[in-house]
Amino acid sequence: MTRDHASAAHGLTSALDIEHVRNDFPVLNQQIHGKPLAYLDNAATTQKPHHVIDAIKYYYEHDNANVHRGVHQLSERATHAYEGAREKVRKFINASSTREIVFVRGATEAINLVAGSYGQLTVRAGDRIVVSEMEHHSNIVPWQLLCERTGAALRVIPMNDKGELILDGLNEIIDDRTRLVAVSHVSNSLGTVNPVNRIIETAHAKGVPVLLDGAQATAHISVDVQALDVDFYVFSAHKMYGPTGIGALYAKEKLLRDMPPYQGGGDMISMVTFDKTLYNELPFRFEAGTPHIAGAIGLGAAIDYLTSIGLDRIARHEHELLQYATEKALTIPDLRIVGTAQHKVSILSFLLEGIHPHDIGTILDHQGIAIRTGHHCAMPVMTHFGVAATARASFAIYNTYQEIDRLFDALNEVRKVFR
Ligand code: 7TS
Repeated sequence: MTRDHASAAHGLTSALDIEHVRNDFPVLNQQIHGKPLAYLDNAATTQKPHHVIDAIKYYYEHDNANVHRGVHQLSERATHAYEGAREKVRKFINASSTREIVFVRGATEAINLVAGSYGQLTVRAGDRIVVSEMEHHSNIVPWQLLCERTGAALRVIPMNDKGELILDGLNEIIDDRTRLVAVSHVSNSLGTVNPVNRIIETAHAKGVPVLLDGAQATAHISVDVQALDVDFYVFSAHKMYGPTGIGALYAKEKLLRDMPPYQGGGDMISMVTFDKTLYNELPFRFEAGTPHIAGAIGLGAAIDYLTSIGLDRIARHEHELLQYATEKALTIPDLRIVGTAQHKVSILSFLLEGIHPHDIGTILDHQGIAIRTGHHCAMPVMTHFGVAATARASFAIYNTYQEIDRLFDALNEVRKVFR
């Protein structure tokens, strides 16, 4: 298929007005090394639309004050906006109550919170935490730290060479010493969408709670925590068109109620004396100190933006882009796709035989094309595939067929340079 035919055909079926969407993202409108920017590093972080930038700017220009404390107008407005953002997050993932939504710095902090607090409550020497072979380091290292503190151990759900979890042995991996199963909803290095329903069912049948790392999911897949019956769900705003430094932990209220505070400080208490401190109600007990108010408001605006376009339309567009890119990749004989799961979203990890991914990334950058190269904070995945690094293109709502054409034109240039 030629570039023009592909673009026209795909433009029609995706039912997304890409030019309109691209105009929402001011950063996209620039040249890099004299070429139009093709931003294909969305799994690392997405760009921000006007809606998000403006919401943050408006907050600082009109409403800035500390939350939950002042009786004055500005503090009331800031609190209203901050708590309004919490309600948007609740609705976005269909939690039953805002008491179940804790604002955190991002997926990493959310996992550390659960490991620190829930881990302290439930994990003892000889216990097990189950993770998978395809986790981001954020969903490995906090559990290893917990294991070091407690004498517990990690067990790992393996994956096959397509980058799909092998669940045949899950009933044996999860045993009566398992205290938690923590797996990614979507893999950041492979794009695999994991069969989380089956994992949750198997774990729950044994009375074991499940944490899903949704960092790579929430921009692409609509998430319903009640339908999933998941116990903990974590995500970062910056991977879904929101600002950095903010994200959310969803936890079932019945679990959160018994969990000890993760950090101490202002806002998380109801009464302090030197003899005893009483903690605040949920979710404030887990939000010590002045929170990232503008960040939460930005996350709320990102949710408004995503829902105004519709996750189903976004998913359809990104699926078509991934399919188009995958078809093109398959025509290059010395290109190896890393991660060929049946269910994937938005990520194409690959290798060009004999060429270091960093060289690919550098040459692409000179063409204005931004991709990520490296181990993607998923070193066990690299070990599985026997490589040190991959090149990774990851797609978002504003990406186009032309950008994918440019990616492959540039990859062909790379091949010529190195042959
Ligand atoms: N979990 C997954 C699956 C991720 O992809 C990432 C970040 C994190 C957790 C951590 O998120 P943070 O917002 O707390 O940093 N992933 C990537 C990536 O793939 N490239 O850069 C960051």
